[in-house]
This record gives sequence, structure tokens and C-alpha cells, in this order.
Amino acid sequence: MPPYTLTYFAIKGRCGALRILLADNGQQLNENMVTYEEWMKGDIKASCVFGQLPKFQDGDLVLFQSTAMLRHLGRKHGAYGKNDSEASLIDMMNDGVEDLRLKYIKLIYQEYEAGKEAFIKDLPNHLKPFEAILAKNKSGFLVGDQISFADYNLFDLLLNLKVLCPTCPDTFPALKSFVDKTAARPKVKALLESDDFKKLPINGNGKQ
Ligand code: 6SG
Repeated sequence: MPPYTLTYFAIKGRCGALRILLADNGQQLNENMVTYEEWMKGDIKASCVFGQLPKFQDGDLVLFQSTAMLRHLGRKHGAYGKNDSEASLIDMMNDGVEDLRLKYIKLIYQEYEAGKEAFIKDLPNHLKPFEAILAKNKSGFLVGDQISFADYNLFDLLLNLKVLCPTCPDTFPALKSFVDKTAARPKVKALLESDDFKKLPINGNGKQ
């Protein structure tokens, strides 16, 4: 099987979860890093279905939209639940993660200075639902008893939120345990500690 190829800016951004999922499954990823100068020329943008990166290639299959990529890899690597009901619950949890990720991205790119304090104050309200689900589902995963792409997505977002607000996720015991346990999975740990991953900034504008 040829390795997967990801074309994206040299940031964690919308591809942290995807990189973590692949690493945890022992999968190789070729990374095509696009510089902002290359992007500004416009021809790469013109070649993208929605005019945006990331782009993901699995053989002949070309995907845009980071959550479609996560779902694709979830399906292929057994991280999409054990039945249709679990799959639908995983979709629901991932949409919840995306709602919070979009709020975070808006803060980072549109209103960092003016909005940071209010964002941090409001953050517990957005973390509470994930805390409740994890506390109820004793497996340590959002849905069922095995890891899903939604878990990788939540984990990646929590790592980023911890940089913005070091104490925030830690005030929730189930979230803290979730982050600690996921980070301790041997292949995840190796990725997080690798220079290639560490050197990638979280966002494209230097804010975090
Ligand atoms: C931005 O938003 O870096 N893709 C981004 N931006 C370039 O011309 N729903 C999809 C998905 O989930 C969202 C894709 C996402 O896949 S990622 C993209 O393609 C564009 O729209 C975050 C990021 N932003 C910084 C950035 C790079 C190029 C334009 C924006 C920095 C700012 C301006 C130039 C360099 Fe810049």
C-alpha cells in the first residue's frame, strides 16, 4: 500500500488529529509542505476543490476538507466504532469538537488580543459536555470501548487549548485523564516527542 500524502502549510492547524491518528496506527505520511509564498501565487489554490488546504491523497483518491480525511482514515483503520449507532455517535462527538475548534480558530485568526480573556472565561462551558461524556463512558473514549477519530480530534484540540490556557483542561478530571492516557499511547508519545512534529507551529499566524 503506498503511503498517504498530505499537502498543507507547515503548521499543526487542521491536521494535528490526522497526523496523530496515522502515527498511532503505524502509518507513514508523506508531507508536502506549502509555503505561504507558494500559496500566494494562486495556482495551488486554483487546483483545490474549495480553494483551501489541506489536501490528502490515498492512492487515486484525493480528498479536501480535514474532517472528511479524518473520517476516511477512521473507516480504514478501525477508528469509526463497531456498528452504525457507534459511528453516528462518533460523528456527533466530532461535530462537537469541530464547533469548539472553529471558535478557537476564530479567536486565533480574528480577535486574539481583544477576545482571549473572554474565550478563556467561557472555555469551561464548552469543555463541560466532553467531561460529562468521558466521565459517563468509563472506557476512556468518547464512544464505545475503542479509540475513534473523534478522540484523536478532541485530544489534538485539547493539546492546543492547553497552550492557550495551561490550566484549563486540567480542571476537569476526566479530560485530564483522557489527555494523559492518549498522550501515553506509545506511538502517540513518539510522535509528540519527535522533532518534526514539535517544530510545527500550531497556527499560521504565530499566535497560540
Ligand atoms: C487555512 O481553513 O494556515 N484552510 C486554510 N487558507 C488559505 O487561501 N473546512 C476546511 C477544512 O477543514 C478549512 C480549511 C482551512 O479542511 S488553515 C487555507 O487553505 C486560503 O484560504 C489555517 C492557516 N491559516 C493561515 C493562512 C495561510 C494562507 C492563508 C491563510 C497566513 C495568512 C495569510 C497568508 C499566510 Fe495565510
